[in-house]
Amino acid sequence: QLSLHGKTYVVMGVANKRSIAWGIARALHAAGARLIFTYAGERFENEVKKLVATLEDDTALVLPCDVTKDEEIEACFAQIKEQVGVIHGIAHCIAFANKEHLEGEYMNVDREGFLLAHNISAYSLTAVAKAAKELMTEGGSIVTLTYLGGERVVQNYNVMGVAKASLEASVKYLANDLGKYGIRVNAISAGPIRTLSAKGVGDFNSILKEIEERAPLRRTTTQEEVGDTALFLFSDLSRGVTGEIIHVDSGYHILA
Ligand code: 0WD
Repeated sequence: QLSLHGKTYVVMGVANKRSIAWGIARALHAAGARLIFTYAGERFENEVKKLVATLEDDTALVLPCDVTKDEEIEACFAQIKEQVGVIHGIAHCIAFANKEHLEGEYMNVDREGFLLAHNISAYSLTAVAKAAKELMTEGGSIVTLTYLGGERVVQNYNVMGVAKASLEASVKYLANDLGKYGIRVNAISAGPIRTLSAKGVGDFNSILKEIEERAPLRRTTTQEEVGDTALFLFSDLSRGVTGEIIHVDSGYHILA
């Protein structure tokens, strides 16, 4: 078993126990890492605190960080600096688009919906990476979550696909900027998993069924599979890997 004892990671985007961020948190916790959780708004505070309590780790911190607000990102990382000092990684598991823009034709998105999706789902990685760099004085690893809909057309994914393309390009540019500080930046392109966010995507059930029938491994992706790959990306085992998009999707992306 891989050990991350003595390392501290910030996990952003736990909404409930189905969140991919929670799968990553459990993998990091099992490896002995110290965890800091951030949540989007008061709506999530209680749920996140309840989940974190189940880890029975009294060093875990839970802080608010709505990524649409620069001052909240600043305040959040200032608090982390004060209370913890050095961090070794960030799990960025955050995305949002209006439900009405996740069905039908992509081109029906309006300017506001386009900017909202890009603001929360893509720009936030850059904003957070910049804030986190100051605390990653021993080097670090930043991991974000993307989806196949950013590489090719997946029905209904629409503006979120366009935002994921921006996120994936950001991973590469950030990897280039931060490599000289010993900070690596990678994305996991996860297969579809039933979460709160996934509920917003039109006809999500048929996407899952397609994976079970056609993906090389003939099964859908689990939180645990994503968590274990994140663990690899946070550990020294991946020290030569940066700017990479790793598919954890039962191999579905290789199909035509
Ligand atoms: O099939 C899936 N579930 C896949 C998800 C396949 C491939 C990738 N992903 C990605 C998502 O696009 C996202 O980037 O994984 C990431 C995590 O998503 P999730 O675990 O599927 O969904 P969820 O449990 O809903 O967590 C996403 C969270 C938010 O929850 P809501 O339900 O409000 O969307 O993103 C957070 C929030 O906790 N979030 C924000 N955090 C900070 N500031 C904000 C915000 N403004 N808005 C949303």
